[in-house]
Amino acid sequence: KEVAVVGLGYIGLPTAAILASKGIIVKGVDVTPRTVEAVNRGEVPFVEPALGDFVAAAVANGTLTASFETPEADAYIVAVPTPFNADHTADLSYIEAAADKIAPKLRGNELVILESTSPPGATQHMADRLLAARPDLDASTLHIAHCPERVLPGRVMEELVTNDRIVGGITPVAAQMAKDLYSVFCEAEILVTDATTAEMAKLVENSFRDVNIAFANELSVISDKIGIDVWELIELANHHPRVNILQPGPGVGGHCIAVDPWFIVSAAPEESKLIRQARETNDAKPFWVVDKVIESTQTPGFNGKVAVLGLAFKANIDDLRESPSIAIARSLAEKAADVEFLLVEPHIEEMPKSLTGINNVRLVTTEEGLDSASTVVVLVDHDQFKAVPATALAGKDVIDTRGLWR
Ligand code: SAJ
Repeated sequence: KEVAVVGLGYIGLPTAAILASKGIIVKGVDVTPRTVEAVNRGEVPFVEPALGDFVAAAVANGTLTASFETPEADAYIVAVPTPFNADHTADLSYIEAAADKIAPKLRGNELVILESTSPPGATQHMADRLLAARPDLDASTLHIAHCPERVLPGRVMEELVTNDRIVGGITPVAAQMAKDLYSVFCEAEILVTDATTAEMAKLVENSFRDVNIAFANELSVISDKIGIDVWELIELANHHPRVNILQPGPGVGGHCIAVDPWFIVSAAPEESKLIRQARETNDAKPFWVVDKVIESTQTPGFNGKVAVLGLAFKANIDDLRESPSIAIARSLAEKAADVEFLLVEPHIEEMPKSLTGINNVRLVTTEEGLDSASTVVVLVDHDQFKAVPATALAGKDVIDTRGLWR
């Protein structure tokens, strides 16, 4: 059996590598030269623990290769991006482009799996597009399924094996074929359903988290207004056996939780009031943080410098995509042009592109930031920040969006 994996990104490449490690012949496909070249050298073009060893081994023993061309295969796994448009509808153009390249290679009896996080109906849309391109094929011989991934960046190689998986088929036969393929490496339960339910399950998991983080963020704003400590409040409330409130922060980042709920909203705009409100609440939180910092810069003790701790979208990673910290830093630099913002991010070495060319921001070490600024704003709960001693903060105005130094 040969499997083609279309899209060798954060999900496609780990999936390709783990299948190849089980002896399956995997042909990876990507449009980016850097990615194709790296994989063929046995390397990984991004940071993900343990993935490097899998790719190196699979390339060395010939089970994994990469190319720009979509090959003939027995099964296809499509793991391409699904960004959203300005109006929050999903951009299916990468899925469509992948389908257009797969269609001419079909001979009948293939399995085509969409793994990309998708709005309800996208798998059917892909199926319709494949069949429209190949009217010569007997539709009943083409097996199409949706199998969303739920792995956490940083733990992908482990969670691919240990997470339960949902497979949704356009037909029950397609679902069963997909289940058989994933059981090659997935040791957890593989739950079978239809394609649309599988699409929604993935979106709903991330919306669940978004709605619950919005609740925590709303509590943090309320607590600030009435003068209490939100972390103490949440900790106390969570002693109730049926209460489990998440943690507030400076907003929600990453490329999943801040995106996926919009796919539900755009499928049923009138009916998704709570889901939409949660998105808006979380998206508003960075601006609330900006206002707090600006207020601090207008107090008499302010020395002209603000230390901004953390640019990544969550703790102990280097991933800046969709990070609320970036939006906060940009907005601060613009609103307070006469203030110097000392940005601290221990996991990166260079100023991120999204912040270059702004003259009142500078990348510094934790020590320099804390030594020179009179206002400190914490945006990420990196371990390195947790270890900062209370003495380093004495006399400073601290805006702690993560409850690190209570
Ligand atoms: N956050 C909070 N408060 C919390 C928890 C998280 O403010 O209590 C923030 C984080 O700081 C971060 C954002 O939410 O900015 C998202 O972080 P995360 O760790 O919750 O999730 P991701 O985006 O890294 O990964 C999620 C996971 N989904 C769920 O936990 C339901 C992961 O399992 C999915 O595979 C991934 O999305 C995805 O690809 O969809």
